[in-house]
Amino acid sequence: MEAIINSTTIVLACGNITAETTDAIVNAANSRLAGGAGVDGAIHRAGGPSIMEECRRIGGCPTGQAVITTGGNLQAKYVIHTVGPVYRSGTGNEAKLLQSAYRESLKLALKNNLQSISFPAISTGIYGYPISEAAHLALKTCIEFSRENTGISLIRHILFDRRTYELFSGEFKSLLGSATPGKK
Ligand code: AR6
Repeated sequence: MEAIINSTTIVLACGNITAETTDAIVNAANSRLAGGAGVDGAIHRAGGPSIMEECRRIGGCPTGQAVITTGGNLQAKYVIHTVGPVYRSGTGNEAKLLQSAYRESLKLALKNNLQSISFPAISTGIYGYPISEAAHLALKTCIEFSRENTGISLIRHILFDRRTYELFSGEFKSLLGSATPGKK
C-alpha cells in the first residue's frame, strides 16, 4: 500500500531490502557498526567488504543516530546505518530512540540530496521491539517528516514477512485515517 504526504510517496512492501533500487537503503546496525545477523548481515553480504571498511573508519554510531557509507555492490548508491534501541520494558527511552533512528536517517538522506530511501523494520528483530508499536512510531515519524520537509520523494518500508507487512499496513491505515496523526 502507499500514500502521498505533501511531496513524498510512502510505500509499504514485502521484500528483501538488499534488492532495493532507491538512492539509499537503511541498515539496522549496532552501535559499534560491527556487522551482525538479520538485515545487517544481509546488507554486508550483498554489498561486499567495502561497506565494512567504511564502517571501521567511522568507528561507531550512538543509538538513535545515523551515519552514511557508499553502497558497495548494492544497487542502492548509499547505506545509511542507524542504530535502533534494544527493547526492554518499553518504559525507558525506547520510543524516543526508535523515532530518532528514523528521523536522523531521513535528515541524513536530505543532507546528502538523496531523493529515495528504503527502511527495514528497525529494532523489531534481534532487538525485540513489539512490531505494532514499532510500526506506529516508524510511520508516524515518516509522515511527520514528510509534512515538514520536501526533497525526499519516496520513502519505502520493506517488510521481510507477511505478518510484519500486515501490522505495518494496519498502523498506516489508522494513522492516515486520523485527523492529526502527529498527535497520536
Ligand atoms: N530485508 C528486509 N528486512 C529484513 C531482512 C532483509 N534482508 N533481514 C531481516 N529483516 P534485525 P534489529 C527484518 O534483527 O532488531 C544485528 O545483528 C527482520 O525480519 O535485522 O534492529 C545488528 O548488528 C526484522 O523485521 O534488526 C544489531 O546487533 C527487521 O529486519 C541487531 O541485529 C529488523 O531485524 C539489530 O537488531
